[in-house]
Amino acid sequence: MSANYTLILASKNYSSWSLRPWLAMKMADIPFTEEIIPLYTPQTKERIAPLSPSGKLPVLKIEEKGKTHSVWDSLAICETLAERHPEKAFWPRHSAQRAEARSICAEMHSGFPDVRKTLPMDLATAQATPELDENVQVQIARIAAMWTSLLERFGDGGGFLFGGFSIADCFYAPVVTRFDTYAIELPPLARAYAQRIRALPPMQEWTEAARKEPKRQD
Ligand SMILES: N[C@@H](CCC(=O)N[C@@H](CS)C(=O)NCC(=O)O)C(=O)O
Repeated sequence: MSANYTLILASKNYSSWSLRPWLAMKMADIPFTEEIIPLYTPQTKERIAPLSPSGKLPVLKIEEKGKTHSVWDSLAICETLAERHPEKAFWPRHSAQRAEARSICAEMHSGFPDVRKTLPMDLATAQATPELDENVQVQIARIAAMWTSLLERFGDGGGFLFGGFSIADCFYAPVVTRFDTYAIELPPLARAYAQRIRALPPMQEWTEAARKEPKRQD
């Protein structure tokens, strides 16, 4: 489908939500222009407001046949890309696996609140492991068990959660960076998976850019 895409992102160092569709588009080799609106500045909200009805980023602008429309929310953007580019296998081809992939993405999208709060994304700066209360420990254990189970069942087909790279990996890539930033220990298969994600050329590119961004001033 021929269209011009512009992906509007928040700061690469802090925005886990922005990383998801960016990584999906990079890994699928879909050309796009990117714009970044830094978080935590006095202008952040007023710059996002005209672009995103929810006041949040990421937003994907789609220009085609002389018209432009937007999609906001990382999950909606990934679903839209999958619909528009069926040849790219954004989701696993097998329907039961696709259902499971959608379930774990939804689980990430609406869950793990204590992981988000205790281990906020701060990609460029290694930090000491904070105190992990019981809720955080349970949520980390759930993610590690999820990755391990998926990799045991499908990993041989390419090393990603459903074998080949999919939207599911995009949704857990920010978790990989959080675990790395705060030195969270993982069981062997999950640890190897995290290393594989970090080594992806687009992840290196994102990390490099995150390191160059101005840091949040409290
Ligand atoms: N559920 C949304 C969440 C997006 C979100 O919370 N974005 C943050 C950046 S990480 C944002 O735009 N914050 C700006 C603000 O709240 O002013 C998604 O998946 O895209």
